[in-house]
Amino acid sequence: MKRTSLITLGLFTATLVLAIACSAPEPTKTPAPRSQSEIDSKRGRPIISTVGDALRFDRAELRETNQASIKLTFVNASKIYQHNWVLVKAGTKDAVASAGAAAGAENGWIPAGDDRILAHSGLLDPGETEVVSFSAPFVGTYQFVCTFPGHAATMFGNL
Ligand SMILES: [Cu+2]
Repeated sequence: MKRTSLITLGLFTATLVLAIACSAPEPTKTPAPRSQSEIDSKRGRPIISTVGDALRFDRAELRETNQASIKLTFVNASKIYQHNWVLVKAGTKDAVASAGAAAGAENGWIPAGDDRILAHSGLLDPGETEVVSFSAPFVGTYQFVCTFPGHAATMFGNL
């Protein structure tokens, strides 16, 4: 009889512990952001960077809901290459990059007065950062590209 009581008590205790464990509130999980870029994006400020000395941007897609006033931070994280960030109408990035190559270094590889271009940074030296302020004329998808000769094949994305 005594042994049965002990087992019953043990079971009761185990059940109680389990019940407490289950009812304990889950700790609030805040996953650590992966990069500075992501932290700033969560604050609602779009940011894009090049990836070291690779000829690419750190993201292929940017999203922005504040159409009227966009402040995009462009970071040239390369130690050797110059880059720019040029926002163009959808489907025109390759044509604009070709026109940029023809425009020459003295124009930052950006064709002047080109109505396919909606906004752009200057040509940034290695390690430079620029905030590009602009408004998007319509809600939809745009392309962005680096028009430095030879970079457009891998440095582009959608906004
Ligand atoms: Cu580039």
